Amino acid sequence: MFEKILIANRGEIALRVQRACRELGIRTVAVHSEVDKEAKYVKLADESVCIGPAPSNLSYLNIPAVISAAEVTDAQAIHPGYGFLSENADFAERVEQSGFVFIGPRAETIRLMGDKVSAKDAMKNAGIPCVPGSDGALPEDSSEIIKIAKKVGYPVIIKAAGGGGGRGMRVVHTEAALINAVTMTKAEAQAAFGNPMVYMEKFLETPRHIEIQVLADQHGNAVYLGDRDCSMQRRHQKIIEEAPAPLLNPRLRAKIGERCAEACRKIRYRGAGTFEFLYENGEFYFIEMNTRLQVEHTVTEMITGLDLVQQQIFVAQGEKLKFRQRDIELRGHAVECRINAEDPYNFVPSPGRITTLHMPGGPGVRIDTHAYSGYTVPSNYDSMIGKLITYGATRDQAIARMRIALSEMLVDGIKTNIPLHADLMADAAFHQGGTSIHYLEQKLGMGHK
Ligand code: MV4
Repeated sequence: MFEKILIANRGEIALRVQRACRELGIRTVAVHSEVDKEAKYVKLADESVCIGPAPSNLSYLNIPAVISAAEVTDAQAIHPGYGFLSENADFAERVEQSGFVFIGPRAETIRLMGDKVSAKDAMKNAGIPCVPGSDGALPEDSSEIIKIAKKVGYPVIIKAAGGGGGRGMRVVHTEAALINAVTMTKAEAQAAFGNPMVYMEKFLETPRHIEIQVLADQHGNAVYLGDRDCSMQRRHQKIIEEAPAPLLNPRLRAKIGERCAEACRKIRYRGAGTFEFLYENGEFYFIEMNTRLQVEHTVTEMITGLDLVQQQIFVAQGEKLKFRQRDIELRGHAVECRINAEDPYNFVPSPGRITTLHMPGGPGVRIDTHAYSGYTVPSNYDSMIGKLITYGATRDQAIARMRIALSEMLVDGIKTNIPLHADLMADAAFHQGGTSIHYLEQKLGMGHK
């Protein structure tokens, strides 16, 4: 059993991981930047180490500093949280080479999934349905590219192998625009990711973003923990997530879930992971796999009753999963609103001091945040200051509880997106469920993007 874990992250997730550790009797080491020295997760940790100045490239992304912190505190394992170094294969490798356990998949799995061409190839071979498109990276030859696009059918989307999460993509509607789009995307991909490889897919016009949570141990066991709908997003930033995804056929859900679990066994996946799909006209199309714990893991926790961070720790310790697929019961419905320090309508970040903070409560209400009255939101990092999650026996009950919780919540001193969430909880299309990835931007009057 681990006695001490270093948490290589900040904010709400640093606190979330710490709470999971504390419940298991594991001591925690917080690492922090200079601007975060007064943070709640630093104060509550058993030990803390300052790893550098405020800019994340000098602190939370500083691999030698994080590893040194683990050495001086004698931690046995490192939990990377999400963002920062969580999907950095070189980091995972150096953590393990330094004699620590990386709480996540093997470095080679992270590397495989980081390259979107190799990820898609591996998943296709493991029986996961993918978006129709080029077989691997696009060739050099223009006439070959034109042929591939003809076969796939317009519109197509050109994506960078090194991209992901919405970076390095271009939609092409006509053959006339194709070669220029490929050339531009390759140049951008080289500049942004140091890798000019691009691939082609059929462009799906109004899909939903549905993802499947998986968990796998190091003994060949893997389960899926239901799905989440993350379609409510703006510029690739999710703002509301829910589990289970509304209006899904239960047989289809079980089929795609089982495929994901089987793929995990085939590639010897380790730990928690997420298969991201586009869902359109009753079909699932794999796009990417996330090899980390996600922001929205909470909604899965609410409907499964599992603590995903503790499950990650058990797997990292080499334990076998304590349950089989048939033991997992998806019960009720959960909704998560990401609370951001930003203007609710123009999305401009609003860092600064929170003068007053009142939290909602009551049955089925969960808040994951490091914020408190008097806390100053730094301008150096992501604007998310917490997550409000509600649970109910039904989706309607979870939404009703969210409306009440949002109405009770008070954050003074900075702007937050709480008013936008309140609007969305009253939105007819959201109530119906199943809105596409473009719904929010259309509602906000930004047109199609
Ligand atoms: C697509 C797509 C439509 N067709 N692929 C954007 C993020 C990256 N993970 C993949 N993305 C997309 N891939 C095909 N073949 C539309 C998107 C997309 C999107 C996907 C998920 C969530 C939000 C999105 C917003 C815009 C575009």
